Amino acid sequence: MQNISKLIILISLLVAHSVDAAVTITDAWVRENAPGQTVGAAYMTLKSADESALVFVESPAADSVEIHSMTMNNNVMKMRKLDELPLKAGKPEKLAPGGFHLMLFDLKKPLKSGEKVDFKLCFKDKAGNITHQMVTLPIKAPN
Ligand SMILES: [Cu+2]
Repeated sequence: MQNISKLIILISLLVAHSVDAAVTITDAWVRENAPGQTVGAAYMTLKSADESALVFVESPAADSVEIHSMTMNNNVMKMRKLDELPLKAGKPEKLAPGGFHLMLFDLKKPLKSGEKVDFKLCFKDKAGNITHQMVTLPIKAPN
């Protein structure tokens, strides 16, 4: 009996480790939206130990989620959909207001401060292998 529980602990440590090794997600949050708004935005810092790319995102809170960049051109704000967001080895890539963000389209319900949103993030490594991570992000008002 004792051996079995030791084995279970060992297996769960191994599983936890292989997830850690992929991409670290920190400072992750979803922007609270205004009443009636049907789009939303999520932000986070992604850090990959090895060269990787964020290639796909989905959430039960929205019909679709796109990876966007944002730039200012002659005082005009421009958003562009990216096929993928490249992550350099060991270099944090920051998704933040005014820059890269995840854009949520056709929200199922309003994004209210204090509630949470689940996301599935898919990453592609240099060899082309796809891994995914499930994350739950808090909804906050921008400060
Ligand atoms: Cu956008």
